Amino acid sequence: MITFHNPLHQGHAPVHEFFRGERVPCFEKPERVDYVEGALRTRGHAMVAPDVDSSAVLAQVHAQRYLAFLQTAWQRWLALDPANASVQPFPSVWPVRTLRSDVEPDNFVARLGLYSMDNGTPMAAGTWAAAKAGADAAASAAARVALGTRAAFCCTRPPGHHAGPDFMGGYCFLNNASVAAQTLRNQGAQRVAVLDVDYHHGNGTQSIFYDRSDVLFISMHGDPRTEYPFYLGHADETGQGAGAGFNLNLPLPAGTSAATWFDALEQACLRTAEYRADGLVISLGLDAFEGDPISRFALASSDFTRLGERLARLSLPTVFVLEGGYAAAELGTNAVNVLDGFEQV
Ligand code: SP5
Ligand code: ZN
Repeated sequence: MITFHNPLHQGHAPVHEFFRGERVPCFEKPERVDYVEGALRTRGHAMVAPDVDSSAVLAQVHAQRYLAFLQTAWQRWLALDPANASVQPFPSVWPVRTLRSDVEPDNFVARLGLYSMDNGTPMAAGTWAAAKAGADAAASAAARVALGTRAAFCCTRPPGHHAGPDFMGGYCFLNNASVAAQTLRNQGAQRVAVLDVDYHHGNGTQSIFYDRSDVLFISMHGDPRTEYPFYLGHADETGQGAGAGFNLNLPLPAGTSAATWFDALEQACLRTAEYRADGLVISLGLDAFEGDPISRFALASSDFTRLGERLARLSLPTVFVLEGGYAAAELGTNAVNVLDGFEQV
């Protein structure tokens, strides 16, 4: 399957995140994509550089002031103190209920809080360049599919599905799957389905399309009562306004078996077919894997082949976008199993 890689992903290499107050090494690390690229090469998939500038599409799915903030965030961080070059910025204050988010504060850390849903999304010097190149790869993959290629894979990090219209979070900055879906729409698809199989609910993608009927969002994920992102992803979130009925959440308890997970996948596929989508975007997180260090589903590597086979039977032009998955050494096998399973059908 033709793969658009991200030539700049290694510039996004923060060192630590927080877990229960302690600094721990980042789970979302450059080796993840190195492993996927290695497996793509070994198994004969073509890898090409992005060839589409996503700027115009980014402006359709993200707020302009958020994009402007992200683009200049590292310079503003360094302007506070040149020694910050080796320090990761983290937000420490957020505009929760009753506080104002319409006025952008001048203070950098306050602004970081305005544009963040958590303190779990560290930045580094190359974060903007890496995120932008990843969005370009997503737009490129979608553009290729819009031209008639059956399927394409966007192999990128940082991931995207937690990034909302105007905020980062969950290791995500720009919503690559939304960029892919919007690109398909711009290039002629009437109805696009986004199916998110990452362990974590795709809150960002849901929010971006929540009031739209031209993009159906479906997510299968760990129940937010116990799993990140906690504050979105319940079954009663079904869309609003014109989007009412075009959002489907399938939360599953932590510990769910592969058999039950595939039952949910069947529901997701039936809804996609009923919607009569003419384009499909898969938010391809591999953290439903039994060996994932931060997640609690139980898919085996062979189950990812089965996932690819089932998705192929939808017979839709399909864009795969890499999301999470933290068992780095197995990530290549699991991701390419999906693509090979898809292509075998
Ligand atoms: C794209 C994606 O998969 N984002 C996931 C973000 C999860 N952020 C919360 C991480 C919590 C880490 N918990 C560590 C448990 C170690 N035993
Ligand atoms: Zn995830």
